[in-house]
Amino acid sequence: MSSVTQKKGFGAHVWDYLTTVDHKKIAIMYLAAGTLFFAIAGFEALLMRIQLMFPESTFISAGLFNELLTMHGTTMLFLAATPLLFAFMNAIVPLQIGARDVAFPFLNSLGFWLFFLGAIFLHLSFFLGGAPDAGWTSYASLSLYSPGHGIDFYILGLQISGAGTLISGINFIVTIITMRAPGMTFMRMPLFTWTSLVSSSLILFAFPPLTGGLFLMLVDRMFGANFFDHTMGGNTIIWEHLFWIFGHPEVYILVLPAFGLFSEIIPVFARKRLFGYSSMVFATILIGFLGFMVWAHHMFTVGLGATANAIFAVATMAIAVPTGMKVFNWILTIWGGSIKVTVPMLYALGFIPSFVAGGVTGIMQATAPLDYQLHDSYFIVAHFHYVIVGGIVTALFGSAHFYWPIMFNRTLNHKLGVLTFWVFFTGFHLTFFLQHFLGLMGMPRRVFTYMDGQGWDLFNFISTIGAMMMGVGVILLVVDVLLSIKSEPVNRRDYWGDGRSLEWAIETPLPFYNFKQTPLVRGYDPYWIEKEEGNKEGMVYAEPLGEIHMPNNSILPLVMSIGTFIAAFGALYSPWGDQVQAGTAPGTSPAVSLALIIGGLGLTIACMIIRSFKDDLGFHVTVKEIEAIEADLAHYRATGKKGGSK
Ligand code: HEM
Ligand SMILES: [Cu+2]
Repeated sequence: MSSVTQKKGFGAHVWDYLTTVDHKKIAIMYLAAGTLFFAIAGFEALLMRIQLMFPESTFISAGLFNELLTMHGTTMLFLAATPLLFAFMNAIVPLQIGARDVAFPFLNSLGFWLFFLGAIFLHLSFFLGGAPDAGWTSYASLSLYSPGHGIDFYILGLQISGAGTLISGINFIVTIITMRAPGMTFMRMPLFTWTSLVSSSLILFAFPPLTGGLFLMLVDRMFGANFFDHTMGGNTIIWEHLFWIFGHPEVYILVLPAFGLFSEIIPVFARKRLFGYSSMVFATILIGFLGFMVWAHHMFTVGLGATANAIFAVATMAIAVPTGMKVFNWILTIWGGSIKVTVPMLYALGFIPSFVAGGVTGIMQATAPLDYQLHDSYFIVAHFHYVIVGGIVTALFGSAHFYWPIMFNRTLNHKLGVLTFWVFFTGFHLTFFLQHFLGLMGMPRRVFTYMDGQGWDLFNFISTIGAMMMGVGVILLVVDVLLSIKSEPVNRRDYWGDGRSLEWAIETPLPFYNFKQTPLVRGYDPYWIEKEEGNKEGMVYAEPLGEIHMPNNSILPLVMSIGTFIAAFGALYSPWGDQVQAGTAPGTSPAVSLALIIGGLGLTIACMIIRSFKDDLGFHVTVKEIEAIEADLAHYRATGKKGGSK
């Protein structure tokens, strides 16, 4: 039962992960899958940068560049940043609120497998006739005319993985609202839990417009429906609206949890309460709300008119206010603290100025008249990478160091971590800082090459050197992770010594049910409060030791996701699709295509029926079993041997 205390064969381990509904294991799967896609998308970025290192380079072709560009952006946002943040949300949020798991563990697993199979589906495009090439925004004016099946892979892959993201978002909303331990009122929730809640709510409202838009585009491409084809009376701008109604909130979906992670890291290493907690909560909600009011700032040059542009410009600038509040709160948390410069804290200190730089250029772009100049230039590329790499990737790297002890009962190396930080951070600024000036000097984005003699050569060269340094940084991080397998186990609570919230109050390695008794929360920073009052155990409990009810593992989520995966192939090679795009791809017979669609969806629906009619009531862990598991864990912590006390 307890994975920590029993020895198992390799096959049993694999089966365990394929069927698990445990938030801690799902977190590890998200971390592994997200890292894989981060590496792939990073490699694509390097190829692009090598191509752009010199003018008129012929390292890769224009067509391949477009595919790399599209896959890099799409993968980084949907398949790397999102799952990596979900990894930390899964690993930490249930612990922070004192819960045994998420509200819907089965859905949690389904969300992961849908994301993963959607991602695999999208990547198969490289081997099956070519990847999508219309940019991560897939503007209809490009994508409707893109030959081959690349765009269909994009549409179907994002539908599947997007469904997974939506499901996970709903799960987190319900978890955070309903599963908090007694005493954990909303205004005592740690900031990472708060930002996860708001980010999940944004997913709930932002993904449906994307789903709708993708559906219309699918019908356009498969059946020639002409929603977006202006030559047939459609309107290509409608896609842009639908896309950005999703797309702008998407950046907050990613950056808010990153803010949350830094709001956990900074107080621990400044050894001070988070400054302005209530204003942080307020700012988070306000950013989430305003995030839906600004999408047309991506469309200033479309010609919506001066009034629309002015309204969206002002709304965009308004977001700087709550964001600025957050920045000042972080600084004031550090101010006067007794600071420990650990690796997570280094990332936090690097984050603040980098993110602010990205925010300032954001305000510049919000100025509609200036945006006419900056639009589609390298200035934009510099801006959003400052936000995304400076804000989100630093949060992910810093949090990996921060939470490694809880997630793996091991530590990442301090010295190697410091080296990684400096290599990556220097590379990051080298890559993207000069791109601001490339943009101002007129270099357009999304170009595969440029002529020399325009004064762009040197900056492009330096930018590529920076990208290579970032690549070295990522390799160092991977080495660090591999070394951590052999590092000393942590085997205790509160690894950093200054933990404040509940996840630090629990000893590692964790039993599968997390807390043997539900904790009682007596205030904000509950673990800190208990430590202050000299409580050695770190927790007070809301209930006596009693039976624990846990959910059963299930293979159904994986099978359901495989069903959608198969059906997507049917839709992809649909004979109708090939009629619309005559001569662009090998046709399949209607029979094969229909069989795949019906068979795949049939499999998914069959699983749903089984799930609905078969009662799955989970299982109970008796007090005796709990005591045995706790004794086993204690034995393991003391001796390093598993299963010894039996
Ligand atoms: C870590 C090193 C990274 C490097 C060296 C890098 C490099 C690049 C390059 C060369 C482009 C093409 C720019 C253009 O021609 O317009 C690009 C575009 C893009 N990148 Fe990155 N990038 C990195 C990280 C990231 C991350 C972490 C994300 C998101 C989580 C990201 C998201 C995007 C997006 C959305 C685009 C736009 C794609 C499009 O225009 O369709 N990048 N990046
Ligand atoms: Cu935006």
